[in-house]
Amino acid sequence: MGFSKDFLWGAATAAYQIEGAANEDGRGPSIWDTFSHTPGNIKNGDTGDVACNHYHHYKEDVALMAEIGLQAYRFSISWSRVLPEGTGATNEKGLDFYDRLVDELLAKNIQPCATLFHWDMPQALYDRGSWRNPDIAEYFAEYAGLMAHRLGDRVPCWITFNEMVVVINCGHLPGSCHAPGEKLDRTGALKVLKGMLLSHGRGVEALRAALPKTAQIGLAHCGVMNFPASDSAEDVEATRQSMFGVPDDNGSDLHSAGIYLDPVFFGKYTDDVLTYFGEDVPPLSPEEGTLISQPIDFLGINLYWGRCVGAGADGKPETRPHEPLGYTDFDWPITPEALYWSVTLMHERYGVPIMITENGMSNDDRVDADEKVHDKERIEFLSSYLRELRRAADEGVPLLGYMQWSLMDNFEWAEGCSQRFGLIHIDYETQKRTPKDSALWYKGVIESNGENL
Ligand code: IFM
Repeated sequence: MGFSKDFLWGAATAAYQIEGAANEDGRGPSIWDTFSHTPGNIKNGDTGDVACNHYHHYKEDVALMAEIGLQAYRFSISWSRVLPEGTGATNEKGLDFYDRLVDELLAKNIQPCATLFHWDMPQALYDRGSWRNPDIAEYFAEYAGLMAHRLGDRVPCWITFNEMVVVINCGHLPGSCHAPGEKLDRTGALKVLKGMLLSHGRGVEALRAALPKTAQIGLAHCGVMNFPASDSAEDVEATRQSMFGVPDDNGSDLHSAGIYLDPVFFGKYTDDVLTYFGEDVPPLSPEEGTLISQPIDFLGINLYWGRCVGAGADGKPETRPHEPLGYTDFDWPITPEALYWSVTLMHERYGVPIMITENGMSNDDRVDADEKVHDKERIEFLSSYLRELRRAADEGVPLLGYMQWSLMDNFEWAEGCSQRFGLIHIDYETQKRTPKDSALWYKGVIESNGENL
C-alpha cells in the first residue's frame, strides 16, 4: 500500500532558530532574546540574533527547497515580529515578511504550513504574567486571528503549539535550560500548562472563524513515544500505559500525553491522572474542557527516539534494556521502531490523522574538500525511520505527511549552533548554504513517494 498519493513530503524550521534579524524592521523582543543574551545560558554564548539570517536569505532558501523537491514547508511565525508587544499594535513590516515568504513558497509549488507558537513568547507578554495571565488565551486568539486573516487565503495548514511538553519540562521546572528559565513546582507548572491549553482552544476558535473551511488545523506534540519489547498484548498495553497514563518506572511527572493531549481531544483528564496529581492539577470546568477540545483535523508528532517498554509482573510498564541502532551527535538513541508505534498508538487513542511534524538527527557534519557534506549517518537514520512510518501506512494509519527536522542547520536552543540537524549545511560565518548528501537522497525519496526506501 505505501504512502498515499497525496502524502506531503516536507521539512520544518522555527522562527527563532533560523530567522535572525532580531532587531530589524520593528520586531519586538521575545523571551528567547532575553534568555540567550543572559550569560551562561547557551553553549558558546550563541544567540539567535543572526542564526541562518533566513529573514534576508528566504528567497535562496525557498529555491533550495524547490531543488530538493519539497512539497511542503513547516515554518513558525515570530509572534513578536508581527505583534511586538504580543497584543495591540501590529508590525506591518513583520507581516509583510510572512506574506513574501508564503508567496515565494507558492510560486515554487510548496505548500506552507504555519506554526503559531514555537516557544518565542513576546517578552512584553511574559512580563505581564505569561501563560498565567487570565487574558492570555484572548491575546493568543488575537494573534491567531491576525495571522489567519493575513495568510489564510494562501496557507492551508496551521499548527497552534509546538511541543507544550518541552515548554513545561525545559522552561518551567527545576533544572530548566530553556527560556524563560523558571523553576516552578509541579503545581505552578500545571498552571502554566492550563494557560497554554486554554490558548490552544481559543486559538483554534479564532483560526476556524477566519480560515476557509478546507483549512487543516492541528498541534504538534512530543513526549514519551515508546515501543513494546514484544508484540505480546501485555507489552503493547504496558507501552500504552507508559505513553498515556501516569509516570512509570522511568517516566518523569510531566511527560505523559495524558496530561497534554487528553484535554485537547477529550476535554478532561483521566481518573488515573486526577488521582496521581491530586490537587496539583488545576481543575478544568466543563466549559473550559469544551473550549480546549475544539475539534482539530490532525495531530502532529515530533519523534526522535523512544524507550523500550515491557509489562512487569504486575502488568505495569517497565523499561527494558534495548540496543539502539546507534546514537546521534546529541547522544539520543536511534530507535526507528518508536515511529511506527507512536503513530499507531496515538492514532488509536485520539482517532485523527497524523502528520509527522518533526523527525531527524543531529550529526557532526562538515564540508569536505570536495565542497560536499557526506552525511551518510543521516541517510541511514532517515531511511530506517521512514521504513517504520511506511509500515504504519501499510497498516492503514492515516498519515498526512512527513516534515523532516530540519531544513537547515540552525540555532538549537541551549546547545546554540553546535548541533547540526539540517538537510542543508550552514556556514554561520559566511552564511553559505550547502545541501548535504541527505538532501539529494531525500529528493529521490520524494520522487518515488517513499517506494525506494
Ligand atoms: O530543534 C528542536 C525543535 O525546535 C523542537 N523539537 C526538537 C528539535 C531538536 O531538538
